[in-house]
Amino acid sequence: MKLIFAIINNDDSNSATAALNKEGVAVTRLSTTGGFLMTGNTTLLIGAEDNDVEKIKKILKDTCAQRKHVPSSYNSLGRGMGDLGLPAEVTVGGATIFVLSVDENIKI
Ligand code: 2BA
Repeated sequence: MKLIFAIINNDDSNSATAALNKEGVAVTRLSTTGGFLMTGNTTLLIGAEDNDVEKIKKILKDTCAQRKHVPSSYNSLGRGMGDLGLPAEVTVGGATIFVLSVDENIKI
């Protein structure tokens, strides 16, 4: 069994979750914040059988679009660095996916 962490854009979270649920994939959604842009994103937590991992990656690829984002200097103030060093535009979206092996999955 695998545990998938998928960090996706908030704007894609409803369509990604709906598409996963439609395929019988259970999902936990966590509200998270990117450490670079300091804006909200969504982390999906998915426990999956090994042979479902490729299907899940494809669903995420189909539902999570890449887009350009202009960092707000206001948001960057939270980093205590002003907007020094921030690029004018960054590509965000798609999905950043981590797949971990699971030793045990129990429900009690
Ligand atoms: P953020 O950390 O807010 O990063 C948003 C976007 O800013 C990134 O998009 C990337 O295009 C750019 N970026 C991030 N760090 C940068 C840096 N040091 N220099 C220049 N540009 C930088 P994505 O790569 O699509 O990442 C989207 C979100 O996924 C990230 O939001 C973060 O929450 C998460 N993430 C990405 N890679 C990660 C990793 N290796 N470990 C943990 N979380 C990660």
